[in-house]
Amino acid sequence: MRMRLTLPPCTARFVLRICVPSVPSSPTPPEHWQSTGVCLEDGCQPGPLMCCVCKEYGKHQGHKHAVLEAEANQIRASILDMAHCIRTFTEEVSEYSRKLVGIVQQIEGGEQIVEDSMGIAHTEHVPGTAESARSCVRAYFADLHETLCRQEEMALSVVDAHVRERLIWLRQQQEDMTILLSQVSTACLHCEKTLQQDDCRVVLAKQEINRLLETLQKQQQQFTELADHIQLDAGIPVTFTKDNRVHIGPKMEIRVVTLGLDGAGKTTILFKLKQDEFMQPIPTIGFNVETVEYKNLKFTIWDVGGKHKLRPLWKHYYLNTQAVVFVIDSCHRDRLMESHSELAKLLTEKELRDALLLIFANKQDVPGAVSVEEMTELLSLHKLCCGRSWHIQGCDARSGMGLHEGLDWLSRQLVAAGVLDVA
Ligand SMILES: Nc1nc2c(ncn2[C@@H]2O[C@H](COP(=O)(O)OP(=O)(O)O)[C@@H](O)[C@H]2O)c(=O)[nH]1
Ligand SMILES: [Mg+2]
Repeated sequence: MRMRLTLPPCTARFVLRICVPSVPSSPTPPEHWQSTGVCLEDGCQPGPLMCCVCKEYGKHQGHKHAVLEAEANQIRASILDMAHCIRTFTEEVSEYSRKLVGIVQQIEGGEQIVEDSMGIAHTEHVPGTAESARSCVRAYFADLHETLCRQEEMALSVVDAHVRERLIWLRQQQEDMTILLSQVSTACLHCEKTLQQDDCRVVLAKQEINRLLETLQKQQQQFTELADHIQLDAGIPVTFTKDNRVHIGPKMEIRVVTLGLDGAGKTTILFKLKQDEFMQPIPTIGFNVETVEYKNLKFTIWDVGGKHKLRPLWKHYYLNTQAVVFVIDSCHRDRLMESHSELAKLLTEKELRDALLLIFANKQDVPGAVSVEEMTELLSLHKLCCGRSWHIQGCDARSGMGLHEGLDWLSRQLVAAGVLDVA
């Protein structure tokens, strides 16, 4: 008989197969077995009993043999020796079976009799791990659902506030235009009246008419300027960030802080992005701030001085920062560990917990510069940045190579998929 025990899958499935030997039926001994001995020859083991008096003895001539009783006693002794092992084995199998029953019960759960404070027994449902896992999933999605509902409400309120303000402004404009039209028609009426008057009155009205025409001209000029600046468009462009916030308007504003050791190339990167031209930067004492527009994003980039004395000031720029751009000088191998420790400090800052991290491995144009792969390895970036959105981009701030690829990565992380192409 073959018994098969299938164990619950953990990481890998394995099947324990136990072969239970079938119990053989004992062969019938010959009639005169009392007078037999036992042949010990290998070839005679299927029928070892031998009669010492009958002619069967001839079959075993020359074979080693033993007295039947002695051989039987020896076999009995070895069976008794085995008994201990068999008992342990039985206990182990029983224990294992009990555990299997227990595990099944723990998974399925069930009823349990408990006594309350008055000593009255009643049955109580004990949830199994299956039920607990389902509850855990339900709680997670309920929470997610609640968060989504809250985020939806907030996003809708942003849209409503935008629409309200826009309508107030448009209605104000409507009123202004009505007033303007009435002023213009009053002026026209006045002019028409003057035209029909006699010469004396026309001459006397000259100053007043000039003032009127001057005012009209000014109003027309103001109107033209206003009309040039304002695009009358009923569109409400909506963009979603990855954390489900809504942004209304053609450009989404992102606050970025650029950090790194002094001389890494932060200011050069900022100037390059801003003006697309290389300037010889002077060491940054305080900070530079520039707005860089890219696709439908408007980055406000704070470039903070990286000298040792200035580093304690970095934290003042962390608030509401959505992304950190950390710049490393790839041709300065002996400062890599200093960069590593500054980066490690940054990553422990609470205010930067959710900030994206873009690492620029700058100065890739310099021969012998540390490559992106080597830098990743040397700074143990996978370990250091574990659990956060990060990316390392090789670049050369002088030519601009790699800078836009870095901003592209930021855009993809910040804006929900598919909306970026609205620009
Ligand atoms: N070869 C090379 N030099 C660079 C690059 N980026 C910056 N530099 C030079 O590195 C020096 C320090 O740059 P700077 O922008 O002031 O560094 P910051 O202290 O991080 O702001 C300047 O002399 C830059 O011209 C680059 O990509 N390649
Ligand atoms: Mg600088």
